Amino acid sequence: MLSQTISIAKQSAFKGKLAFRSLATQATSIPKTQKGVIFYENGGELHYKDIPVPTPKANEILINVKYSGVCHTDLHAWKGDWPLATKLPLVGGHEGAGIVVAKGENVTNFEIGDYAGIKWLNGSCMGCEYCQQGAEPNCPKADLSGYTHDGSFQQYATADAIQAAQIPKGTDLANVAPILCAGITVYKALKTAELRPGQWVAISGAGGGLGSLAVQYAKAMGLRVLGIDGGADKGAFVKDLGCEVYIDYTKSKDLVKDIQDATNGGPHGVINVSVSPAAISQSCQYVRTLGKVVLVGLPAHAVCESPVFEHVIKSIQIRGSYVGNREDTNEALDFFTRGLVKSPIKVVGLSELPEIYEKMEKGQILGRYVVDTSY
Ligand code: 8ID
Ligand code: ZN
Ligand code: ZN
Repeated sequence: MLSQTISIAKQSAFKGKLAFRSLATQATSIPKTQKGVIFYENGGELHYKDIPVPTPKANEILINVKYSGVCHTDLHAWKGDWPLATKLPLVGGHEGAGIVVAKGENVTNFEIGDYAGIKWLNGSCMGCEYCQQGAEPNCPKADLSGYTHDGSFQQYATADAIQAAQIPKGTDLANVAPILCAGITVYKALKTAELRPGQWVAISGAGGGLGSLAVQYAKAMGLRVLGIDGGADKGAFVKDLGCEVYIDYTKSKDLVKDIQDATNGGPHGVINVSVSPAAISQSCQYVRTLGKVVLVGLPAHAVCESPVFEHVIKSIQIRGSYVGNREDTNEALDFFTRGLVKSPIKVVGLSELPEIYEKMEKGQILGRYVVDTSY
């Protein structure tokens, strides 16, 4: 049915002659309303209910979202705990995988029936100095899915066609969903750490959504991986994914020493994907001399403290890393489609989003929850 397409053409008079301007192309069976999860105030009730299906703008595609990953960022957005306002009311979600069912008149890179992904970055100006360098996520005018633009916790969502991810046909849409934020983000963070095969990388928060993918990308890049998280279940889980060493922060009496001992002087790089300010500051202490600390996790109101004397004598570097651009997206997806990383997912219905947030808040999630938008 989706391959059956019709063109909506608008007749307009032009210099006395009749001209046809194609406004949009769409699949025949798009409903007017759909199920989605919407909230009206930060921290307010999450309503699973019928909401209108959005209409794509000239530069946008309309995606029939089949699955969406649930990122800790969605929890921050709902709580409103970052110093950046969300749109309200808001439909969250930014790891949406689905099928293109309509497109605006200016879209040339997607056809109806293509697989497409909704990412955190849902459009940037493409003209500013950052966009010119390919640092589109850093654009001051960036439009963000599930934050400033209704996201993937609904059955139909709009996405800027330039930024939407192109997913090869035949890809498993539930499994690819977490790659669209978590995968891209950790892959870019590992590139930001500029490590060489054989060097040690510590993943702080290894058992969560970003961490469980970071472990696998790091291993695929030839790095030796030390995972840090809390609990024996997370230890078994991350070792299975490729961690050579697991340090349990809830058990270790001297975390800095334990990590430095296990890596013969400290990891060459640290990817911070925990939501703990203390863990982030600690990484500046255990990182190896000349090592790189990469900041990814975004706990509310956090400050990264690094003792200046050691920072200078060890000449360490602290670098921020923020999702990834289109090139990072395609590269991260390529690791996934080649089977080098697997998504450790649990699939539940979209209506169960509040329970997922509860578990996430308590740090009880192994890997990633993915919601099926059909129930
Ligand atoms: O572009 C970016 N920078 C970006 C992209 C995507 C997500 C940043 N993020 C941010 C999110 O907003 C969030 O703040 O990264 C953070 C992690 O997202 P996530 O992986 O989706 O969260 P999670 O699944 O809840 O995993 C967090 C893990 O950290 C562990 C938890 O046990 C959990 O496994 N953790 C905590 I909380 N405290 C820890 C500690 N002290 C810890 N692990 C080690 N030490
Ligand atoms: Zn995310
Ligand atoms: Zn820009």
